[in-house]
Amino acid sequence: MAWLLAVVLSAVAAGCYAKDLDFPAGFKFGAATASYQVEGAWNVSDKGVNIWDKFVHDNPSVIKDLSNGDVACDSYHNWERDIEMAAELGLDYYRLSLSWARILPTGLPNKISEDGVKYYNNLIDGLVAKGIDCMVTIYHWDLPLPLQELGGWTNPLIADWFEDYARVVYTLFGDRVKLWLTINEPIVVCDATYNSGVTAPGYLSPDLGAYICNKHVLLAHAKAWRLYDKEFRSKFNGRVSLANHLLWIEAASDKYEDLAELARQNAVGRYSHPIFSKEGGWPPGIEEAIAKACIEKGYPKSNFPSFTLEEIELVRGTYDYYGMNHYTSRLIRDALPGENLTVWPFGDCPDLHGKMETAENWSESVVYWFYLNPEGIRKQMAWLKQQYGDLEIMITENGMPTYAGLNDTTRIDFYKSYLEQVLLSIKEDGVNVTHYTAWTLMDNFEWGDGYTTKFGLYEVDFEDPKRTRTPRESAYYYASIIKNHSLDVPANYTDITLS
Ligand code: PNW
Repeated sequence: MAWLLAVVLSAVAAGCYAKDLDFPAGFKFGAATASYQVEGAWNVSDKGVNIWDKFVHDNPSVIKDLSNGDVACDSYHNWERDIEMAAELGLDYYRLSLSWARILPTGLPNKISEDGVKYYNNLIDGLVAKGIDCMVTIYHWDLPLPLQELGGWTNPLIADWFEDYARVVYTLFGDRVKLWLTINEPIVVCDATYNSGVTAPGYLSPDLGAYICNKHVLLAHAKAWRLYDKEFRSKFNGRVSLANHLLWIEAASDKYEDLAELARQNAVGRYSHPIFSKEGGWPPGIEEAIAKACIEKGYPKSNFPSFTLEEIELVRGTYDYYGMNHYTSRLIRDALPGENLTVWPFGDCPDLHGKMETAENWSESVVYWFYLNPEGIRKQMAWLKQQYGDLEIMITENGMPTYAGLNDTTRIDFYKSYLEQVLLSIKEDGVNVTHYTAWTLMDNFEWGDGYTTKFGLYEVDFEDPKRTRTPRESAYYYASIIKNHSLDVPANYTDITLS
């Protein structure tokens, strides 16, 4: 009898195990790309020049392999293959971004490019025809040059320019696109750009540019959300948010808990609290901390902009879900006197005198900023829930870099370990996370790293004029997760036919 009990118990255990690895019904899987990183065709027909076109042409040495996105994956011509890959993987949705200057060559709606619109219509129609939903990012870092020349995200008029652009794309594509992201990673658009100068437009403005930009991206997002809400929602019934980059920050030891919380408010709160908190406005402690930092640096007053009451109300509540890009984690401690601090978000936290570290058990990747800490994604989402309430979270990016090669077992391990944590968020923490987006569908122009590091489920041959795409082992693994709606995938998952 004992053997029978053992068999029954192990069957029950196996059953539970399998069930624990299942995703809830209705949970959706996608993969993402961004226009400048994949499209190429930088100067076809009447496309306008954007800040990445100019930045890489003027400063080739800022990109590791001296490359650029002039051709990239040539998705402008290979869109049919891109749709085929999304279908092969069984994606529920594909996240793509729109190139502002491809649609509006001057940046303003006085002229709409027929070719640009045709490209996106082909792509969107092709996806819809295969039953794949579209999640569309309106802005993923490629600002039209004429707008940059007037100050870009530091000019307050950008909120109106962005709203006008948003109206054009909602009108053109809103009948088929039900998930929108206004702006990808405003912390990169503002903090990384103006503090480091290593992203377009390559213009440094320490202690100033990032703060002004911070306020303007929020206003731009809010106007675009309100526009949708007022003029398009009843017709199209879609949902709009933005995609924030969330670096999970923990205290290096107990005595740094307050510092860690302030650092999270600085990294996440500055781009979330005004939108997602009940009260709106800047996150607690941040205005004071930045004012103090400015005075210490010799400025006569804080360079951090305040909000009027009207602006607080304009921005507050402008979301239909929380869009989260998450990759990696850091520990924070007080900086030692005189210790060298690098700038956010790729380095330390100088405004708070915070030094960033990584834990010994977080393994390295091929990219200097990326350490693996799967638990970070779960802790990050628990923090969001605690801060902003029980909102719906969509993971809008998550993935890992490797060098070239089809046998990418480290990427498979990455997806497995991070998705396990997503399941724990759902099942143990009661977090309402409904979408998971792999970054990225295929290798592409990885900004400052050029083509040297690869995040793709599909490998792209950049030597081949056709930019042939080949599925990596991780593509089979991801396809199998999607097919089984579970992390419990058959051992022979590479037997699925992808191409
Ligand atoms: C994201 N960090 O950027 C972007 O949305 C993608 O375009 C990009 O290709 C992808 O991640 C991979 O790098 C990041 O602070 C921005 O560590 C900031 C960080 C990481 C990635």
